[in-house]
Amino acid sequence: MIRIDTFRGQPVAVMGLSRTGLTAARALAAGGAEVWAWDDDDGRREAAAGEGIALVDLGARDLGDAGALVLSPGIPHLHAGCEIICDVVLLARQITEPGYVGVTGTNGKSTTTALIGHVLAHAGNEVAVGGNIGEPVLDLNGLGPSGTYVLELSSYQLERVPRLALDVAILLNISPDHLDRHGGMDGYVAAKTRIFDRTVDGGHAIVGMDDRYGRGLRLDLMMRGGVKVVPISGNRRVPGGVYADGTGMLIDDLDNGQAGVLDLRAVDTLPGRHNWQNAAAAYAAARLVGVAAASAAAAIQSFAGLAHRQEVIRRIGRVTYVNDSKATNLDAAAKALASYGNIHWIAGGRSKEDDLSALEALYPQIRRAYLIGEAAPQFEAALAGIVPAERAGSLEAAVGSAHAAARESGEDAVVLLSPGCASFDQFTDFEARGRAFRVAVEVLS
Ligand code: UMA
Repeated sequence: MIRIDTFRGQPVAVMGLSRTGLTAARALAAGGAEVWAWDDDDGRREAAAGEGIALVDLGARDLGDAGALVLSPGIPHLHAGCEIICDVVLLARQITEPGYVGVTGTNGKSTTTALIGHVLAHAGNEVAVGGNIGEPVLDLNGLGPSGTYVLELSSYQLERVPRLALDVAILLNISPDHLDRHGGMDGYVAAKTRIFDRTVDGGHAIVGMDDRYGRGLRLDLMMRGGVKVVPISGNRRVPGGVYADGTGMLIDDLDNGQAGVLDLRAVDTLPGRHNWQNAAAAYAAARLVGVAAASAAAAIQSFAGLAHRQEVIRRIGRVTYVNDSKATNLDAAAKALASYGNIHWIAGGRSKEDDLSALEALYPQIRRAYLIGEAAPQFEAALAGIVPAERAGSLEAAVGSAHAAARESGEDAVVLLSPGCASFDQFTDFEARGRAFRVAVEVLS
């Protein structure tokens, strides 16, 4: 845990006492702040009180005399009479000497963040990886001046980071997500692109070129100045950047030398062009913080991958079972569908989007769909007459039906859980959904 002593002797409000809030309350209290903590959930409050964290009903309290309000990312905006920040700000103000790399984007953030951490560690660097990936930043180790924090930053967190000195800021891609929270697409794009207002002077902005928002943003950043812009792509040549060419060769053009450094088709844990863009981002970030090209390329090949993200669970005969439960929006599901052929697709849950037409080009990849959750009727209507589909009563039933059909087909096939929906109608979160898929696949014979 990192001790925060920048608020010593001052009151600091902490709202939300799950992962972020609990670590923030502990870190602030350890550094001598007077913590006023609250959560609307009785159980969370009891757990916090049980470890000696002082509770104050923040709804009934004037916060004008608090040094700041640390607001958990999952809590929508509140009005407070003091500065509203998140735990990332506490870290960055406390520990200023190491390098900081920030990663955002709608999809691929966790994979890219973990991959950068892996590449830096492989090169012998002192590194700590955290943030939206699931490890609250104040639970990380304190690093020395030559170390690097690699932080996954969500749009929720970026709204609460007034200042941050990123040496390398990465925006992978933008597609619709969290629109309710940000009041629509404009608000969401504004929150994401805020990462580039949080760089050091002369820092690097790595920008994904594979969607129209990234391409537009690159021009804006170049005109604005102050950062060096590095384009990345999983499917097109981007001069002066890092990209996968038409064959999947990773090309380093940072010094305009167009050097082929790695055949990404041979990296099983990074399937699909979207992952090739993630690899390009990680490679570029590593090179910019001083890792040698050969070392970065070697490390990418030994990346183990992350759970719930196109994770191969098992192979039975000619059928591969892939857990992509983290695909909670259509864009993420589209990326997975584009990565395989002969797909038996398990989809559905709580829908985030009304229009499924973005998936139409991928329908030829799908042999049959097995639909679960609240969105089953919506998906069934979209697929009608094009892709054979059936409603399954549960995820387990969907796995059973997909297994039987894929095996009976006698061809190489993939049973893919890539729901394109949130999980909350049936599970506590996408991880619980992915674990349920794994269990259902493990008992197959
Ligand atoms: N709460 C209230 N009042 C409210 C609403 C919530 O008191 O009106 C309380 C809840 O009772 C709960 C706490 O607030 O105790 C929840 O806080 P939180 O949702 O911020 O949960 P954390 O456990 O702190 O997790 C957060 C991130 N969660 C969200 O952004 C929703 C985690 O990202 C992150 O891993 C973690 O901090 C550590 O940094 C998860 C996520 O879903 C993975 N992120 C979104 C995404 O990736 O799409 C942005």
